[in-house]
Amino acid sequence: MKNKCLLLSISGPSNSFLEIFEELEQLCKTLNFEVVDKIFQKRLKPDPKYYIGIGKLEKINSLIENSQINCLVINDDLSPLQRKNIEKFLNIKVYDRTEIILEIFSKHAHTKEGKLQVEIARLNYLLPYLLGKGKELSRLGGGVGTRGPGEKELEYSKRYIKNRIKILKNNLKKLENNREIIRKKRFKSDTIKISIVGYTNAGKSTLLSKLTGEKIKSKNEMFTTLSTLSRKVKLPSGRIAIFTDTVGFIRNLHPKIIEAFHSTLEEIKYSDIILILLDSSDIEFEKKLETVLNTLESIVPYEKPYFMVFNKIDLIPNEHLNFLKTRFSEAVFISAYKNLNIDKLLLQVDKLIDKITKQVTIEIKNKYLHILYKYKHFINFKILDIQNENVLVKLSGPENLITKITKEANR
Ligand SMILES: Nc1nc2c(ncn2[C@@H]2O[C@H](COP(=O)(O)OP(=O)(O)OP(=O)(O)O)[C@@H](O)[C@H]2O)c(=O)[nH]1
Ligand SMILES: [Mg+2]
Repeated sequence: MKNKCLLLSISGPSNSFLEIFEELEQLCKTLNFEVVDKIFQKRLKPDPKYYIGIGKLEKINSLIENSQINCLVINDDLSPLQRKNIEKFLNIKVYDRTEIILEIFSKHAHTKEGKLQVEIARLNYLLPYLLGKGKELSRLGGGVGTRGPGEKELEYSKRYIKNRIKILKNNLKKLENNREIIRKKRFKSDTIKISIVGYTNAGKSTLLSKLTGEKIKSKNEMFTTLSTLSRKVKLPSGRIAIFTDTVGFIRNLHPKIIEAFHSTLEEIKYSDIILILLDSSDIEFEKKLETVLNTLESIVPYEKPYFMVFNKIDLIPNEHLNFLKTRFSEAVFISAYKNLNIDKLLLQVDKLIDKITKQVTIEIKNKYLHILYKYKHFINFKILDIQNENVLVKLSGPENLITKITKEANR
């Protein structure tokens, strides 16, 4: 049966009605939920027991009675008590924002790692609420009876869930170790690694697809990508860089989700350059940029070289584009979908690599010249002079690779 939902949000005076519901609606659409109505209550903070006032709840109750609404979606996270009380009061299924995001993650997780990550996040997030809820537990993996929540059973459920989380975490650890080995192998080379990060739906996968010419899943939905994907791309300088498509960010992403997805987000941590992709047609892009920068701060232990790329310029009028160009003079403006300015983007990447890479002029023996050719995809070099057995070369590339080559060539 299709979920027909009522959206509910509270807010202080600063947010507009439209702003508040747009993202929640998009999240619901991704789950194929039909949004029947939206209700908004102005209040400074949520009621600790019922989230909103009882009067408003009664209104919602009569609204539900006269419609086909079968679930309530709240634009916030609920405490276990609020959730229990509202469900009891309205007698329909209640979703909070993190639960909706978890549902989407569940729907979009296709890899073994993704599925484990989602289940861990889900159990961890819902643990305080699920305790003693026999029915939900059996839906989540079975093993627990459906009798009423007696003391003993409560204890049993608690142990069961905690055990289950432990087993899942162990399984995930094994996969992560494998991934670590693969990453080390793949990235043993000193190739520059660039992570494409950004708010969900900014066009990250579309961009990687355009850069590689490969078909990569992209969709006008939230969190289409749940695992990272890395591909080699040739830059205008002839160098090769590895671009990685990553999981999208969203405001107020619950720490339990970040924790469960830490291994996926780890790819960002190990990249040399971060490309922040923004949707230029989104009026909320500044708030989203703030979310991206804050999330990055929580993942990356030190500031990495980054640059901003405004995507979807095909969707905005020229005046707005010019305004953005003046405000963000360092940024690149592209349309991944329409293949606009991708060459400019790659030139910018080359420029940044030059900036963060080392340049040296060294003398090496003639017989070691092959070393330079061995690394030709990762460095730039120019022969300046040849004298007897020695060659004078100007070399630029990632710092650690330059050090390595200098060592090898001076054996
Ligand atoms: N008009 C237009 N649409 C674009 C552009 N780039 C991407 N899109 C569309 O935006 C939607 C989201 O694109 P994705 O590439 O899936 O976005 P993403 O950032 O990978 O999103 P998640 O993986 O869900 O976080 C898709 O419908 C794309 O076709 C663009 O330059 N112009
Ligand atoms: Mg994607």
